Amino acid sequence: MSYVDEVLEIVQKKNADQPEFLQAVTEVLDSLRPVIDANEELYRKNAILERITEPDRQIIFRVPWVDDKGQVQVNRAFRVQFNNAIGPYKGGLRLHPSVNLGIIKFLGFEQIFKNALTTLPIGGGKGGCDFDPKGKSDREIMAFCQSFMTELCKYIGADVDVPAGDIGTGAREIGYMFGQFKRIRGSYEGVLTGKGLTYGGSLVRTEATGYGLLYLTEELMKCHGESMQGKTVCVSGAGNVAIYAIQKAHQMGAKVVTCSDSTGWIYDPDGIDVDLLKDIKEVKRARLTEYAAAKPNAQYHEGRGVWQIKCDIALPCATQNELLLEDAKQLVANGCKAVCEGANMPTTLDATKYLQENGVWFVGGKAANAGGVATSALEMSQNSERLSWSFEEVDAKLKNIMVTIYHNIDDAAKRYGAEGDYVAGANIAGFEKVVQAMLAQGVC
Ligand code: NDP
Ligand code: 2IT
Repeated sequence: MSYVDEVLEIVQKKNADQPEFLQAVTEVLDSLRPVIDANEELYRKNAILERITEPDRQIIFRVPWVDDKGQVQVNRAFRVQFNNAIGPYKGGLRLHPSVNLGIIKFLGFEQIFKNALTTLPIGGGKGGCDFDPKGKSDREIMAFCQSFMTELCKYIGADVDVPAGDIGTGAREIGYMFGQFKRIRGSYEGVLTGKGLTYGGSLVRTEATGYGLLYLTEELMKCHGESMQGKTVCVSGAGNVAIYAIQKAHQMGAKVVTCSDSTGWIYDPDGIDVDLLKDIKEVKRARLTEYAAAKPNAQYHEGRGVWQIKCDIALPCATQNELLLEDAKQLVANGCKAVCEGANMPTTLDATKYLQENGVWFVGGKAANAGGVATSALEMSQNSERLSWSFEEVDAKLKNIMVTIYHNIDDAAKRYGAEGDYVAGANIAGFEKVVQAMLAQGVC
């Protein structure tokens, strides 16, 4: 049996109850076959695949907090420190009722390769909690965040592990967590990224994932003799990644006609009004029904359906497994040219395969959404030198990183005879860097 198949079997046995983690590992190991085959003896002897699929440590803890009625609530939280071969653990914190260990492990595993692709010195980690921020008062959010950080602060630090935002964790939550870290540990340090601009945050971090996604997509189009100008784009999601993806796509001359949240989706043939969307989602924290109420030409539909709309480019920016095989078939039938993932693993394995086999240029999240964590690493650099860079400076660095990522994954795919397979290219390029560092550091 090949080394890859042997390890896949072990991982499947050990993690049978974690489908998202198995999905992420299967995609990566499958696409690494040519690299593993070329170095099988060395990697086997050093148990590289066994080590890279087993987190350094997994921390699970209780988060008790008091709601507005005086009732004590209890949530379960996680921090998975997956691999720090190339830098301190780095990755977001997800607050969503669906969070469990398998989901945090899949996200942490993806983060290892994504962070390596940024070219910056950051390892892979992820955390989160099954807490649902929806409908909670500011005081309840603060109570939760303070309790969460009271435990988490034992395991993190500017040179150890640096969490950030993800689904359900934005500037408000990062602020409350930073305050509690400072209070308990007595240390003013860059222990979190996505901080507010008055206390160590970086310009462009808010916009970075969405903007980065579009910088990479633009380069992909350019390298295929196309441009963003005049393209119709479908976006899913209506959160941090989706909002700034829509904004940058419009700045590039494309028209984004959809967005969605967990209850429904919008089709706006005039192009999504970003200011209105920002007001509904960032200020009022309301539902997308409000968008349709304010825009007579826009249609609101319950449930899912964004991928039915004809487009040139699809950008899934909501959550994992939101673009299914039937959606992939619809996109291909509608002439979609490119799919770039703003979210982490939004496309199922069979949908990815279908898109690739039908000539759609497909760039997975590890490459396409790396702009967020890359700019987090730039925030860490600014914190270390106790300086703040201008918007233009950070934005130019972000753009350069995303263009470099595109070419690195394109080259890696070509080197292994898989031209145009950007999923394989991203996994190979990320893996090569991490493995070199692991081998150099011995058995650890
Ligand atoms: P937000 O919480 O800001 O927004 C998430 C959006 O997705 C919301 O519109 C939400 O709907 C929708 N959504 C969440 N869960 C589901 C679900 N189960 N079904 C349908 N819709 C859902 O998160 P982000 O924009 O930060 O994150 C979006 C994706 O991007 C995630 O996969 C995240 O891991 C990834 N990512 C984020 C980065 C960042 O810097 N923030 C960096 C790289 C990747 P509703 O409004 O109803 O909650
Ligand atoms: O999935 C991701 O890359 C993030 N949520 C951002 C992580 C970070 O540390 O900025």
